[in-house]
Amino acid sequence: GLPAQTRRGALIVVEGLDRAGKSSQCEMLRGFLSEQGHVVKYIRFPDRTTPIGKLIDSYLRGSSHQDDHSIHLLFSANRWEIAKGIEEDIASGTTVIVDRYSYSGVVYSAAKANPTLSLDWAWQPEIGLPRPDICLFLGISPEEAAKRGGFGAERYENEAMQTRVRQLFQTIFEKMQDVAIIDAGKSMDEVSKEIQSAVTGCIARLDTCGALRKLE
Ligand code: NYM
Ligand code: MG
Repeated sequence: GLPAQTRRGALIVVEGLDRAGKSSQCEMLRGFLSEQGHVVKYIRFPDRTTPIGKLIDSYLRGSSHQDDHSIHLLFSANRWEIAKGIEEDIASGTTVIVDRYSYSGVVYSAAKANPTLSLDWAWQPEIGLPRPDICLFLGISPEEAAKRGGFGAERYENEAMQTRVRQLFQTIFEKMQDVAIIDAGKSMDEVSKEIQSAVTGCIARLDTCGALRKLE
């Protein structure tokens, strides 16, 4: 392969339902990749620290209300305001691990069953954002999620939403490329081993797959 300095970083997205263990797995993956000598950055969406992120945070906590379309576009805008930074990091050789991305974006919004907010409509503002080299989907059954402490207090953390979110994730990932579907009901160690092997394969292919692509 090329020397490390001239090789671009990888864009790795971790997706899944609430309680699937995304954040812990991102942390473990970060440790694994750092040990291998990669420069790694971890980011998460929504990024609640920006002005747009603060509006999203207040909506998720239930302190404010928003039209379904409007909040959807804010979630997307929150990705666009960070997108340039991601591209720069990747170009300079940093591997970026992203906890939730456009897939959560479309799935949670479409799960509201608002007649004018389809998956198709929801996808449009995502077009042109950096495209992940790999998306790891951590799947978890409702039973296992319940064992892990059930629902949190935020908006969307209820049975009806989570059921529709699970179905919609399945719908979009079934026909998608560069996705690794991982059974997150297994032990933390088993899950992290599966993630490591999927990511190692992805990074090995990077030399040949050229520049970071865009979502289309
Ligand atoms: N969420 C997350 C969306 O509805 N749209 C999005 O674009 C993104 C990135 O925010 N229940 C939802 C999914 C989660 C909630 O995420 C907060 P987290 O990872 O629990 O902080
Ligand atoms: Mg959550």
